[in-house]
Amino acid sequence: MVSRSLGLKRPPIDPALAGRVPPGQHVTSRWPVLHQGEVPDFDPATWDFAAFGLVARPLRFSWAEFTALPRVTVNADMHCVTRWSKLDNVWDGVPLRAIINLVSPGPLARYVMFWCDGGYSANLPLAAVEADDALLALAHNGAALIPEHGFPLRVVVPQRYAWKSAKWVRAIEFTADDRAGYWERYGYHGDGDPWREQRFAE
Ligand SMILES: Nc1nc2c(c(=O)[nH]1)N[C@H]1C(S)=C(S)[C@@H](COP(=O)(O)O)O[C@H]1N2
Ligand SMILES: [Mo]
Repeated sequence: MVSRSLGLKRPPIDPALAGRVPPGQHVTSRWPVLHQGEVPDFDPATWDFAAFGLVARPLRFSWAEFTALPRVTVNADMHCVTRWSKLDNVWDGVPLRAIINLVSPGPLARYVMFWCDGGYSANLPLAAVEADDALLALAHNGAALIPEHGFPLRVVVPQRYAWKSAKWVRAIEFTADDRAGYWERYGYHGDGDPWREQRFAE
């Protein structure tokens, strides 16, 4: 039986964690490094973060300006579509809602695209990045991100699969239409809610 072979492969999920682990996921205590391509270089003199598209006030932050923005701390679980979940991550960074409020998206803006160094991109509905726990993270568990995990800056949207949490992010674009990012062009889901197992687009 399929269920028996699956049962042998993975230890049963601790019942205390069952409500925190989405369907089809297993918990890992390691923190895997997962990305396409090379880890990009960082130069604080040329780095910037842009917020543009269908907004009233497009903005560009230098490294000094970005790191002066007010921060939040978020405790969140991370769910990769390849089925590992890493629980209890403490992220520090700038709430995405703070950026959204500063640029003021127009009424037609309903989606966002994150653009990254190295060519990666990821799209989401605007509503998903307006969540209380969505942020642009500079630190994890009290230490600055290491390059492999997105230093200097990564997206963290805990309520969506982790491919949406784009590392080495440089821009957020606000759009009227849903456009496909890197994995979404290969058929991955536009929204990607792990609780609804939105792995692939229909
Ligand atoms: N720039 C960039 N960000 C990325 C990826 C990538 O390939 N490039 N992979 C995504 C995927 S599939 C996952 S699971 C997480 C993994 O983050 P981690 O390597 O810090 O665990 O990063 C996401 N962010
Ligand atoms: Mo992933």
